[in-house]
Amino acid sequence: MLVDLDYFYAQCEEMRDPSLKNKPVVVCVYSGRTEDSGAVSTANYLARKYGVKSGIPISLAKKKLKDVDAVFLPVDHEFYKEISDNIMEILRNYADRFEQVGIDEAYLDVTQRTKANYHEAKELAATIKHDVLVQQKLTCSIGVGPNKLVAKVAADIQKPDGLTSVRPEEVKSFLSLLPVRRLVGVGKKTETKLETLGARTVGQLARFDVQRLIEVFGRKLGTYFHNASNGVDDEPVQERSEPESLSRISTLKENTRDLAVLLDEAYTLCDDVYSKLLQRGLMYRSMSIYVVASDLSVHSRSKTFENPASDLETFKKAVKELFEKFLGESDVEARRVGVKVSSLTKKEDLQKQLTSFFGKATE
Ligand code: TTP
Ligand code: CA
Repeated sequence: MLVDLDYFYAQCEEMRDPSLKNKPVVVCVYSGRTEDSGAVSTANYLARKYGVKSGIPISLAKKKLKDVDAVFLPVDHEFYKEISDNIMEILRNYADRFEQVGIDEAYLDVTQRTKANYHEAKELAATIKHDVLVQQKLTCSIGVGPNKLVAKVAADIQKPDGLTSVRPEEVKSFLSLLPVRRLVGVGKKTETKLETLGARTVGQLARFDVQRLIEVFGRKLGTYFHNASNGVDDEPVQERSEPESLSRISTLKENTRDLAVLLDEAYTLCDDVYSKLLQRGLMYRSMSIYVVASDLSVHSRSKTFENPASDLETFKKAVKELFEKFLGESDVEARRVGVKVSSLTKKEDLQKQLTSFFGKATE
């Protein structure tokens, strides 16, 4: 499966402020040179009806929406990242193997848990959509297919809030009438080139002589176009390596040096980080606290344990110690606080190490 969150940045903004839902919403990267200089990051589907899309100048988007009650907002990466992290944790739990690509997309290998049954896979996709909607109030589009390539094209075909499943025997007919542009890796330039060769649709491309494609595009790309247009792809869903660290940071209601207030906030962050550790079955050996002071200077204190720990109490106790230490050593006021765990290891890795160390006796 490929899960793609719909109009992601703009949908995050709608979720934060539901009154935006019936207005065109444009999320912008302001360059700061003049009031309207910069580019559109993304827009909700209402704004897209007026021709507003990723990459166009903000001034152009304003022109297109000049007669409408539209909302223009600056990007808030930190907020989107937090929502993305939460959703990726949800998705991860539904996959045999999981591969996040970018902030709002992920591939899920669900072959084993569905016993390669497409009916089950489609039901699972519906469950995932429902779960993401209930837990994070966001819609996504899902494509199901026999490989990553087909899943991706299937997810793109019906948006927003789509669910498209393509069985192996349907792949050829599904792809054949689509414009070549739908294939990953076919941009505007390649599209034009393919069209002059006489391949407007994926089906036409599929019937093209592979040698001819290699002559025009080189071996690597030519072979890829040939395989892709025939729905052939054997790229595995690649589990990325474990994160180096997990952290959370948040802004305090008021600047303070009050230990109780700092800990109250920090413990909530510990709970969040801890639940992520649990979900991934990770242990930590180091942890840190962060303080962004009222003058925006950044301070941190860290602690490393002798052995990996996996419990919340140890984490909170160390956080308390480090905040006490920090307040004793520094006289700044905290504006934001954060906590981090690092030197992460898989729980089962430790188990394996112990087992191989102690031999069969521990089994
Ligand atoms: P996309 O998934 O390409 O787009 P989208 O989620 O906004 O819309 P869709 O419903 O079609 O999937 O990109 C994900 C996010 O990445 C998007 O919300 C904003 C950001 N982005 C940019 O900042 N600039 C860009 O040019 C693009 C394409 C995306
Ligand atoms: Ca998206």
